[in-house]
Amino acid sequence: MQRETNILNLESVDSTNTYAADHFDSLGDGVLVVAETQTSGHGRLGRKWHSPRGNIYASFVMKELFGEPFHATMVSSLAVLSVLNDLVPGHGAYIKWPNDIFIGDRKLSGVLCEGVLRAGTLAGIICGIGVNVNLPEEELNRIGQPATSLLAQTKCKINLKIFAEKLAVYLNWYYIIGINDRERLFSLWKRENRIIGRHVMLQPPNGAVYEALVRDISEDGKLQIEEANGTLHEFACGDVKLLPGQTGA
Ligand code: BT5
Repeated sequence: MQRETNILNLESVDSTNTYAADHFDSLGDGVLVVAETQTSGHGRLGRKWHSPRGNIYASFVMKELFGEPFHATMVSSLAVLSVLNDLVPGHGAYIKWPNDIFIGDRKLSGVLCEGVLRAGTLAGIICGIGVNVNLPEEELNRIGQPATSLLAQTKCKINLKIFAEKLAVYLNWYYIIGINDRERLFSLWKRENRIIGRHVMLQPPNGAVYEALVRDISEDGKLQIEEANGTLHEFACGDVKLLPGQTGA
């Protein structure tokens, strides 16, 4: 199956995810909405996404539903990594479960996939992707959490148009893989994670805090952890911090 890559370029919006959700019915399947800046970019749980000019803010429209909602996050993260492989040799980026891309212990990119409902049923998924591309150090310091950009890593500016074009191609690529072969999508995604066998601090949305060993990630994207007393838990989402210097047996 072939898809035509389709990008809708906007200058400034509140949030590309909000724009794509509001225009969902008129946007085609596989369209990528890209904005130069966002006035109200958001992350999970209503958190703010710092969105000055110089970065990628994009939302991918998925109308064909397959697998679990988490498969949309897998499509998005793999697409970002593939663009990095093309444009930034030796970037060292990896997926940090569930929705981040990190370099070292700094966040480079975040993904936020949101469902679109029609008549009470899921009609599609909007995959929001933010990548810090040409963000200078001064701006990174304003984020409040350790963050990095490709400019900070390489001292080279990247052409955002080329980045967005490649992102649209790879998103469609992994979307098609997901539709045709979910297991392959999962195994491609899983191997880019560096969390299995690591000790982590995990905070699920219910406010609890666990220090535990990551045993595995299930095919629908759930993190499986084991506490020191042997208790096992499984979580679909949460915030994870890799604890330094410890690996599991
Ligand atoms: C995410 O949320 O990481 C998902 C971010 C998705 C942003 C894209 S941009 C295009 C589309 N339109 C939107 O409105 N959203 C999507 P979460 O895991 O909740 O992380 C949010 C946290 O990341 C914040 O609380 C900050 O600590 C940090 N953060 C904010 N802006 C950042 C940035 N530019 N770079 C790195 N970290 C940032």
